[in-house]
Amino acid sequence: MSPELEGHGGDHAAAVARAHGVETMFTLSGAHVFPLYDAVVKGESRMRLVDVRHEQTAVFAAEATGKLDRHPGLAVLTAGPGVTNGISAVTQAHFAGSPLVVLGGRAPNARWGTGSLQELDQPPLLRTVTKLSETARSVEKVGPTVEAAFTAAESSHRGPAFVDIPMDELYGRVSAPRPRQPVRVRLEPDAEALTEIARLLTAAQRPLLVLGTDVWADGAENAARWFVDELGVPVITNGMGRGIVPGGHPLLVTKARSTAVGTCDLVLVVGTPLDFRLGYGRFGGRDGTPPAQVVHIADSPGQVATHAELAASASGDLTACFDGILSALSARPDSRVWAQRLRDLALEAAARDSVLLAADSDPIHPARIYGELLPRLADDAVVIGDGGDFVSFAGKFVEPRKPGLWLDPGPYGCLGAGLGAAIAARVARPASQVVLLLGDGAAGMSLMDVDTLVRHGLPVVIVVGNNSAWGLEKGPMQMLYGYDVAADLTPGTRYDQVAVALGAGGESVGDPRAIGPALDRAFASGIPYVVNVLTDTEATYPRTTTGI
Ligand SMILES: Cc1ncc(C[n+]2csc(CCOP(=O)(O)OP(=O)(O)O)c2C)c(N)n1
Ligand SMILES: [Mg+2]
Repeated sequence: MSPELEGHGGDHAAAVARAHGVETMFTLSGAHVFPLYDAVVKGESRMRLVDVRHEQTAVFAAEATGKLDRHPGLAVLTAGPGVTNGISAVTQAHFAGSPLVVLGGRAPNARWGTGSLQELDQPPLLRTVTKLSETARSVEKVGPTVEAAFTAAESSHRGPAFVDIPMDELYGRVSAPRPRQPVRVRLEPDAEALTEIARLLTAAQRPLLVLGTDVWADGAENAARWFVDELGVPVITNGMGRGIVPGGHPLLVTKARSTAVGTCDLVLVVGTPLDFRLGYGRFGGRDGTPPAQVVHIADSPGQVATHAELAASASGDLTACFDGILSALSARPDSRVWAQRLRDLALEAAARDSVLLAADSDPIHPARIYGELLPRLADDAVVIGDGGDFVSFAGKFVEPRKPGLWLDPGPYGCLGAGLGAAIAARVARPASQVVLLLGDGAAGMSLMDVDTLVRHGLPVVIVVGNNSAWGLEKGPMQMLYGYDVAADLTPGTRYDQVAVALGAGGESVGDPRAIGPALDRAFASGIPYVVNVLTDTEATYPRTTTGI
């Protein structure tokens, strides 16, 4: 193969994407970006092209691909409205640290300033939510700029990058060197910092470990699991950290979370920000205990919290962090009594859960859906949540058996991500069950992309928790005002019939005993299938905070 690649801008961009492991391009058509399609369909850098019904779905799919495959997902958006429709999903990638590259069309250079169609200077709009947001000003610059975007997206701390390419330059041709294979750079953590953390850990009596998304994204799941088993330290997980310590493991105490975070004396938070999901970094202080010492360990220096009081911190390759702390330990913490207490509480909580999971009330309690779903999930099932209360119930009941199988709204909490994530999961994990849990409100934001599942032959089981409400907003407004507005949806809406009209399968369920058989039919169908479960509007998720 010649060291030079002769081709249009699309060929050069696609060659870089292929070199970075991209196998699928998610898009919605526009003439500004045709050369990118030509490159992957007829050119040298062939890849699967998945065309969707709304640009947000394309970017959510690419973002989920980045989370599942752990190299950047790719979305291609046409100029102007195509790009602006994708911004929420880019922002989700920014919040979740998902490796993502978005290539945008752009009005031609030769006409810039004269008012051509969709002439919008896009990079400034994306700058605050990306690691790189630039225009590749000439066809010669396409390869190097797209290369810089992939490098930015996949290096710690991961995130989205955006490049737009003027139409005349994208269609223009050039001969330029082929892209090189990327080299992963590992950031070495500071050995002294790890030794200090080991010292704190040795002295702790009630240590707690929190594992988040970046532990998975950084490929540190095995090191984390080894660390947990070696030390016997209780663990809670969030985001893509879920499953690193599998459901049923005696040290996984997510179900005893409030006692764990409220009464620990030392917490090691690894690979997740100290945000609202973790009480902004305040631990301990409950039941007369003093505030806990907080250690924050992140994949890169910029991720270490500056707003919380830290006893110690470290940053760098997370495998090196776990291994370095283990080898610096002079003695194991003696936390057996504490671990057993949390274990007992977690088992008590699981026993309480089992009552809800079996609820046979009419209308259906949303928990019953999980009571039926859990025994039907294989160990490698990918479970995706998009919605409010319905997904909070999922977070409570679904404890994945392996990492890389759970996609939730994450800290950005953007409704509408579900169909894109489901498309991505089916493409990334062709042999696994893929289950999308949709609130009825969330369903309205992306259900048209069931059409994409149908056109591309992508079977997914979609369960709509249909409580005829924007439940997670209805409850809090009631609590704050004693009444609610703008929170009701039409009771009994047949989201399953929408799916059927689009060529998928579907059915509605109003009786708790009918949920299981409906799920069986959905899994057996081999097509995209919506099970629309009519649930009790009053059965809200028990919440103690609004997240704000
Ligand atoms: C794009 C977007 N718009 C609005 C919100 C605010 N919001 C958060 S949860 C929620 C209600 C979700 O309703 P539904 O999907 O039906 O789930 P439920 O809470 O009823 O189970 C809303 C409107 C949001 N998070 N994202
Ligand atoms: Mg709802």
